[in-house]
Amino acid sequence: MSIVNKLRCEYRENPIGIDCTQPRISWQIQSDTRSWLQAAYQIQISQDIEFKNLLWNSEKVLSNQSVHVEVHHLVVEKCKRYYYRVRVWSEQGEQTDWSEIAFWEMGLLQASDWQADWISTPTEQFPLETETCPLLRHTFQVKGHVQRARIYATSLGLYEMKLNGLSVGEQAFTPGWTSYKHRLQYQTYDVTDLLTSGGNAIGVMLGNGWYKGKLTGRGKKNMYGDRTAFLMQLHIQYEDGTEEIITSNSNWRAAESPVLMSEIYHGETYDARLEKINWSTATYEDADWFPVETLQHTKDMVVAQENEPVHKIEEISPIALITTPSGETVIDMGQNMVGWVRFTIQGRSGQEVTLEHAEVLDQEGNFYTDNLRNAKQTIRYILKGGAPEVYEPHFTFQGFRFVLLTGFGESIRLADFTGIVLHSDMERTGYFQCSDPLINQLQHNILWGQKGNFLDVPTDCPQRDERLGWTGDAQMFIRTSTFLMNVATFFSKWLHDLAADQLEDGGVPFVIPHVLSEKSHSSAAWGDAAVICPWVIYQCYGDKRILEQQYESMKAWVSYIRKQGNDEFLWNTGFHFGDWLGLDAKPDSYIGATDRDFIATAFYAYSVSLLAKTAKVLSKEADWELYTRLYAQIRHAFQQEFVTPSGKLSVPTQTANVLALMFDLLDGTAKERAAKKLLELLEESKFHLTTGFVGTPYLNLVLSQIGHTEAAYQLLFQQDYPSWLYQVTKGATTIWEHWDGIKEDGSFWSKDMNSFNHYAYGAIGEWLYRCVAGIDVDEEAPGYKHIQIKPQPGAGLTWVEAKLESMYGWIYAEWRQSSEHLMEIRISIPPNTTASVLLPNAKETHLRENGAALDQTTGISEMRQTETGVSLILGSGTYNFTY
Ligand code: RAM
Repeated sequence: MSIVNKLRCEYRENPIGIDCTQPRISWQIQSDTRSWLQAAYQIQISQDIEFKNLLWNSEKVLSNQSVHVEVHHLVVEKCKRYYYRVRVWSEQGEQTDWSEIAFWEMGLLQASDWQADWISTPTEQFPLETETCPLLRHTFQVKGHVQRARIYATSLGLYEMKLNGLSVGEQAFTPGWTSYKHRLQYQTYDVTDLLTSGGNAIGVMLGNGWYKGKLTGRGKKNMYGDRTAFLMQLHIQYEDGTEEIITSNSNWRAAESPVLMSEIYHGETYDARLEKINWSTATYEDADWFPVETLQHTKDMVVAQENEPVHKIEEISPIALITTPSGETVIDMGQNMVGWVRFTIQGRSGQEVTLEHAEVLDQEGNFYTDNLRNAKQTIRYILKGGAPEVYEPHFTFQGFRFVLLTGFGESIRLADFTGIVLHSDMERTGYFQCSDPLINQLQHNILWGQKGNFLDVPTDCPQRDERLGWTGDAQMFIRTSTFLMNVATFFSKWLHDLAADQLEDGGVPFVIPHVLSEKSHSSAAWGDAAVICPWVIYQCYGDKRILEQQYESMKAWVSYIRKQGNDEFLWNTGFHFGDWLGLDAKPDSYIGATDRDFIATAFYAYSVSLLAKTAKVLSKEADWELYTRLYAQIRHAFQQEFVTPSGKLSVPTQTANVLALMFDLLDGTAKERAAKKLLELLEESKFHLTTGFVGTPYLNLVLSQIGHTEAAYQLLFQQDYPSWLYQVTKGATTIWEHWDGIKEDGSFWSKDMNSFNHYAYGAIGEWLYRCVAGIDVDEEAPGYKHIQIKPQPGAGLTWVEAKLESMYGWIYAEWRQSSEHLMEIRISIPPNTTASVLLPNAKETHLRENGAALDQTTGISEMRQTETGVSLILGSGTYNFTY
């Protein structure tokens, strides 16, 4: 029996408030039949849940597509809900029942749908430089039975909203961080159950956030504007069919809140004595509040929320209460985490407590904050007094493991403190486990690097006065991130901001959203995020639309590079970060030894090769020809410039050889020599890496690609500096920015740039999934429609279990070297996919599946003995191979 389930619209389960007018529908199929392939589907869309009034009926469409099926020919209307259901037919002739019913709901679609005014606090009572977060409130009457109510809201700055005293939604850091001048997201909330008949009240608190707050190492304020403001519309549909719209307007009122200061980097100051009891309820008396001011500010850039919102995802209990050698009281969360601490306290009115946050303790075991630079990460709370008080901050987050407590008195109970982990609420889609506990800890650290740095935008680090959307870091880690969570909408949103912030000549800012100086743009391997990231999303989710949407941006980046200098096929001008933090750097330099022109031209070639492939996918023939030719020209120029006539690479670093091989820039002898050279270099360093940000993500991938997985395993298993496991043995719970963030003697690398939660080197995760476990995409059938499964066991591991939920469903790849003579491999792939599998070192004659010879196994459509093992083509289902 087979069923259709997990219906998704634009990746989301029953989304409300989308503004995409041609939404795409995806589904999964569950089946106990092997080799299940879809032959046809039917989609129905209805206005009512009974499917009496069909708006669209696709009829039976002969197609194997079950992912991103575009809803054509349906003219969607603002605020309307659409129910949909799907049934499918298999190639074997089975017809499923209708799926369960799912829906999506449109939000506001254009600027003219907003009748509301932007409102802000009056500048006379709230001077622009005031740090206090303002409250806004409004009361209104509900005049009948409410059938449905929605709030659409956004702000300049951050907002938190209450309705009749209760929180509206569970999202944090709304409206998220985008390129605010071009794009500002609004959120949609179902508030049907929060309204009551008669008097109602809405209450809002505004924070500076990324819009107006202090950002970057320079502490720049007012990056996007100097006034916070709010925009919202409440649409009430009554049971009698009438509709009423309540809006933000000049009738709202404003007052100061107990939040005296709240800044992303610096923390929050809260005076509980200033709390206004029940301020967001209808009965509250607001005679002493001030009228708000309306603001002339465009609504043209307002768009619906695109990615998963930030939520409180999990809670952590501290593991220890420490008195440090210098006598300070510190709690240890046991995990470097991002979010904040919720605490309970009882005391006298006016008593002040503070919580300072740090990632590490120093050599002596004392609380250490130098690596935070100017970020204060400090919560100050002044008690109301009397009953126990519970506090959580509002518009700030901290990156920390240790919390220094002041003012809490003698008897501190750990149970009064809870770490609240916040990040974009992406679905967890991947797991990796193996026989080695240190590698499992590394995997854990990679995952926590992602949790900590996927808070609405992909950041380099979450703790110091930086926390910016560094393009290079995102490009390096994106593929790994797809193995852990579904990051499709997270990166789509960010890529739209990248395109919005791109310079007119195609240059790409170092960070997105772009908040650094005007000159801070277009470094090789950083700007290439414009091309690499859309390509990865397409590969991993089969999402062609992201290529369509980003195509102009991708082209613009390539044309930017082409215009640099006077050789259009080389990139040898301008500033580049190079192999950032490479260990072969000169003393006191962050920039690794690999020639920067070499890196720039290599990435130029790589981006053009991806752009050519993109043009092909989008059926842009002329462009495809153009970029294919350009790629050949760059490749040729690269060889002329960097390869000697006898085939030696003129840049003799690990990273140079890695890039040339990874991007396939060499031919014949040169290619062979580069592979040989890479191994020689590794031998010279006793299998330790010297690579930085640019080389590291590809190092092990290249070694596997050139048939030297055993060398990659050697690198992986090193425990002394520099290696991935060095930091693990030093107790890391996230990935460090530096291979020697903490040195052997316990001292630190430096003060100014030493993050302990920097995901870039976590890119080793990609190799663990793609090569060690062996789960990979097929470029020609992306989104895991056709899956490559080629596990590569190696010395040091006896078993690996990996799984990944693709758009089609779960993929499992597990191998177990049970004894010298017995290998067990379990593979499972979802319905409507096929897989090419290589069972390493297998001999056809010894191979069994579920105890039987392979010719008795259904689901295998091809089998071939090769030099490296047995190669098979499988249909969906679960297979247990032994040999
Ligand atoms: C540092 C960031 C980031 C890196 C840039 C070049 O400031 O932390 O990781 O991409 O430098």
